Amino acid sequence: MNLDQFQQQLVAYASEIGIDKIGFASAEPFFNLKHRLIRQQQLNFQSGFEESDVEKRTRPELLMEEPVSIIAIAIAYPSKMGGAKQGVKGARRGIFSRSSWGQDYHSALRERLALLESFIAAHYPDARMKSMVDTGELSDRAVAERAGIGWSAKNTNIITPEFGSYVYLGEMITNIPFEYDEPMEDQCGDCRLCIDTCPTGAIVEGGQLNAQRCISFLTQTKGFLPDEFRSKIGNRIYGCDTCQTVCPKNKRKANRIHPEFDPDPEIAKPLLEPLLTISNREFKEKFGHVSGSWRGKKPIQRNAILALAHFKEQSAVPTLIELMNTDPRPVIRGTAAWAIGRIGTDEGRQALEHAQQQEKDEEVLAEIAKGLAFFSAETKG
Ligand code: B12
Repeated sequence: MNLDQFQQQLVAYASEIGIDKIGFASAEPFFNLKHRLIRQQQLNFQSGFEESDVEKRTRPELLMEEPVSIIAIAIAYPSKMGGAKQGVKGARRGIFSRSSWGQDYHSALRERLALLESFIAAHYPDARMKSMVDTGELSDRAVAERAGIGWSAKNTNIITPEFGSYVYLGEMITNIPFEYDEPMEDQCGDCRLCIDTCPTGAIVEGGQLNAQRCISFLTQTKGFLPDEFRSKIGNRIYGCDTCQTVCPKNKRKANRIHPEFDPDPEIAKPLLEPLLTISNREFKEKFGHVSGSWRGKKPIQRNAILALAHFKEQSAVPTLIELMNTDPRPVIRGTAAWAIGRIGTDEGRQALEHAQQQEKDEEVLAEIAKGLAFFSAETKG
């Protein structure tokens, strides 16, 4: 069998094992990306979650000896949730972004890439291969763009004509001279809905994101959320989909293809209040399998507190007071104090005044002061 025929067989096999798109690209250095990454670093527009070594990110030969091609894969994930309960007064709900519904995509893509590796090795015993998903050095998007999986959109996502931007990406560097695919034409045109709708103005210009302002990033930080963003995260407890949900290319892309990514509504859209007191064990049992739990429970709890403040959920005040008075983590005590002020009950005010006398941590004291300031603002107003 010649290489052309094998490549066709590989494409057919990929489809059999649930890979929705596959493309082939050269393993030449990513020069354009290199300049972009340096610029992003200079501007402090990076999240800090990406590999910091720009050389490793843009030169596949530093990751595997004598690379020739890169196989890019994409797997679609759902954008619609069946059977979700609406949050109501007294039982408010938070939301995980769609990329964190169902089984963690890292394992789902890695399993498929491992199957591809075995398939290739069976035909080419001398093949060298190195696979990665998200946590690898390469930019998964730059690879996908080069391999014709989709175009690099204004919201910085890779958009495929078939599944919109609701696709996970992964890749494999190989030493096999596969025939390369052509990159796809940009199809964003004059549209700028993502830029104009982003709640924090994080999309600076088409294709450029200031990750430090992106709500997805902010929901994943562990410290105090800067004041400016507290009322902007709404009920998002992990990730943000706004630049995707407004995108016309995502219309009618329900992508209910892989049952493993079907969300359990009680997990993808959980009740907020029980999250405030969830034990480490319960958190692991309930949320451990979703990608959105990778930063542990603290950021999710902090965001749940902010979401309850967003709803001005008075029934949560006793639990928030308990957290403010007893939680060992300053970020949780302080955020609870701020939320109590924002919700604005008499009980909350008294508790804040009391806590002001007891609290020793400077940052928490500052949050208590902000919480109390909500009441004076109200009196003045
Ligand atoms: Co993220 N994330 N992420 N993420 N993230 C990844 C990008 C990835 C690929 C993970 C995966 O599936 N393996 C997917 C993207 C899938 C797709 O594009 N279809 C992903 C997802 C799903 C998300 C979210 C949708 C999750 C959510 O909350 N719902 C959001 C989307 C927010 C957004 O980007 N609009 C999200 C958020 C984030 C934060 C935490 C904010 C950061 C920063 C995101 C960003 O840079 N836009 C983040 C990171 C760090 C990553 C990670 C680990 C690295 C991305 C990175 O290096 N960014 C990747 C996994 C990986 O690649 N290893 C996942 C730096 C920028 C500069 O590079 O976006 O990778 P890039 O590449 C593009 C640009 O550089 C652009 O083209 C490249 C290809 O499209 N470009 C341009 C290059 N040169 C130039 C020059 C010009 C002039 C222009 C205009 C553009």
